Formats: sequence, C-alpha cells, structure tokens
Amino acid sequence: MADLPDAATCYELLAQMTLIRRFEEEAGRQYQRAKAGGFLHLAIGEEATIVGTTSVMRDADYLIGTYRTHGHTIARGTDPKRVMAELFGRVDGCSGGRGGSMHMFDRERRFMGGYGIVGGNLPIAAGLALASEYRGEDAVTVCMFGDGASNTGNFGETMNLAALWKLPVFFLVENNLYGMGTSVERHSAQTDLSKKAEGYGIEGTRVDGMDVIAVRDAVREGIRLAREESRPTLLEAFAYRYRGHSAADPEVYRNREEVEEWREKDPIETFAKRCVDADVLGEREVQEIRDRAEQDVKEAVEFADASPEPRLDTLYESLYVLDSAAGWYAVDERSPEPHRGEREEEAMPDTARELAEAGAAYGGQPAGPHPSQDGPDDAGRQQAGDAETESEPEVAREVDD
Ligand SMILES: Cc1ncc(C[n+]2csc(CCOP(=O)(O)OP(=O)(O)O)c2C)c(N)n1
Ligand SMILES: [Mg+2]
Repeated sequence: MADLPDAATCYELLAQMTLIRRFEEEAGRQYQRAKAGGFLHLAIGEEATIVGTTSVMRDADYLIGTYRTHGHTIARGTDPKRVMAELFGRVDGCSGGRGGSMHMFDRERRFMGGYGIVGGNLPIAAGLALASEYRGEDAVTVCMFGDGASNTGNFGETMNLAALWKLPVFFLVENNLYGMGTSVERHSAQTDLSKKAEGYGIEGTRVDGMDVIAVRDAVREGIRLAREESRPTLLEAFAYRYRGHSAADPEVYRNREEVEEWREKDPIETFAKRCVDADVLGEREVQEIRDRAEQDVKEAVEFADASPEPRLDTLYESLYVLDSAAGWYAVDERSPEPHRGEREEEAMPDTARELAEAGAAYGGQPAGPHPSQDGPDDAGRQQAGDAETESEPEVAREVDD
C-alpha cells in the first residue's frame, strides 16, 4: 500500500470526497422532489477515482468527462452552489442553467464538460491536447470515460490519433463494471480494459479506484508521461456506483449482496479510518469535515433555490444549432434576413412565450420526422400546431437514456 501524504493533503482529499458524496446524496433527494429536471446520474462510490485524479492535476490542465460529472466539476474547483444551481436549471448554474446534470462546464477551471454522448468526449480530448501542443502550452488533457465507452468507435479513432501524434493526453477509464445494465463481461470481448488500446500503441495499467492514494500515484505517473514525454497512456480504475445507472434504474442486473460487498470497501470510510489509524488525522477533524460538507451542501441548495430561472426571452441565446427540434427552426433557413426564433431579445413577450411553449410541447411528443426531411416549414409548423391543441403539454421525465 502506498504511503499516506502529509496531513494537510489527507485532510483535503477526505474533505473533497466527503463534500462530493454529500452533494450527490442531496442532488438525488432534490431530483426526487422535482427540483432538478432531465436525467440524473450519480457517481456515489466513485469519489476516490475522481478526487485522486484531480488532486494531481495542475490548474492549467484540462479535464473532460461524461454525464456523471457533478463530482468532477466540484473537484476541479467549481463552487458547489453553482453546480447545484445548474441541476436546478437556474441562471447561476455553471452552464447558465442550460445544461443540467449531464452538461456541467467551467471553462475558467478548464473543466470542459459534461457530455451526454457515450464516448463523445474522447475525440474532443484529443483535440484539446492537440490545441495545447499547437499553442506551445504545457497543459495535459485528462480524459475520463466509462467502461461502456471503450466499445465505441470514438475510442479506437482517438487512441490511434493520440498515439500517432504523440498528444499530451491521459486516458482514464472509470470501470464501474457496468454500462447501464450490461456488465463488462457481456459488453466487451476484452475484459482487461487497460489492454484495449495496446494495438494502437498505448500502454495501460490498472488501479484500485476505491483507493484515493493509489489513484493519485497512478494518475500522477500518467500525467507525467503525457507532459514530459508526450506519451498517452490508459489507466483502468475499478470503482463501483452504489446507486442505479440513473435515477430511473430498476437494477435488475445486480443483487443487493454485490452492492453491499462494495460498500464494505467504501472509498471515504476506508480512507478516513486509515488516516485516523495512522494518526494523520484525528476523529475530531473527520467530524469537522463531515459538518462542513453538510453546511456547504445546505448552502448550495439555498443558493440554487434563490437563483432565478433564465429569462424566457433568452431561450435561444448560446445555441449553436437550432434546428434539432421542430418548432425551433431558425438557422436551417438560409436567407439573410432574421427568421422566427432568431431575435427573442427584441420580440414581444407573447412571441417568446409562444415559441417556448411550442418547443416544450414538442419535447413531450413521440419522435416524429425531422423538420429538414420534409422541409422545415411544413413539418415544423405541423408539429408545433399539433401540440398547441393539447390542453397540457406532457412533461418529459426520465424513462431511459
Ligand atoms: C453514443 C451513445 N450510445 C448510447 C447511449 C445511451 N447510454 C447512456 S449511458 C450508457 C452506458 C455507458 O456506460 P459506461 O460508459 O460504462 O459509463 P457509466 O454510465 O457506467 O459511468 C449508454 C449506453 C448514449 N448516451 N450515447
Ligand atoms: Mg460503466
């Protein structure tokens, strides 16, 4: 077992893991109370992998993750208040309330998201690393993704280019044994995921992702190789999510005993005990950390509750592509004059509301033809028109993702 670092570092590691755990427990509770919309994926049980990794990153390094990244955002230094406000869809959220649980983002702290597309963050990580190299920055990009993501085409494509171009990137697969309800044995021909990039020239190692110190040491070396030798490597960290894949998971693929077995190895409890047994931290300090986390999370909820919802007339701000939902067609029309949906700031409040309601109602519809298939005008107006005849737009809640 690797040696413990100094007391101040141990305190900080334990404090971060404890805060993330409390934050996510509360996020789950707030979700049940319908304070947070959309999907909610909790990483409870995976805190040592998260904190072990970020604790050896420099401020200038980039981190990019998946849709299970509340903890990663907090560990990167974003105020939990802003993370909770994002879950609540409020203006003070770290993505302005536009992203929600799956799309945390903090450019200032170089946390580059937050992606809902499994494996979608991998090529972006290579792009970030390429940009750093191009600009002569000393930064390393750390890319974290799930075991399921290692099966995507993006994985192979990214590994190939990262190795070929010797990019300053470090890959970490958070192996929590399942991709949704499918175990690694049932979804991957190669179950030793650390070997999965070997054919591309990327070496891999494995680490106990429940041990924050072991993760720190393994990640430190991976980052060093990326920074000093431009050598990308892959680390497989074994961890376990105690909660379901998302808030709507009947968990038929595993039994209670398995979850209990992993709880015995809880990354926070075992680390706290180790620190106390080694006299590096006292019981009093451990309690102080718990109380502080409790208080921070309470304040985060209060802050999020008090933060306003984004103004309706800002609905179309910060959108890159608008033509993905019928009723919200604006940039798929190519003529130069402004079109419906483009000038909400200047529109009368009624127009903004009408557009927002059409879009929200469409969100509750079964998937129909994309507007561009039949021409934006016909299909788009048809869908929006249909929705208007319904008395109450159906609110889309999580069923599956
Ligand atoms: C390209 C793509 N395919 C499928 C999905 C649906 N989906 C969402 S999460 C998930 C499981 C991914 O598992 P893993 O990579 O192990 O990450 P974990 O959820 O365990 O953290 C799937 C299949 C998706 N979001 N994107
Ligand atoms: Mg997984």
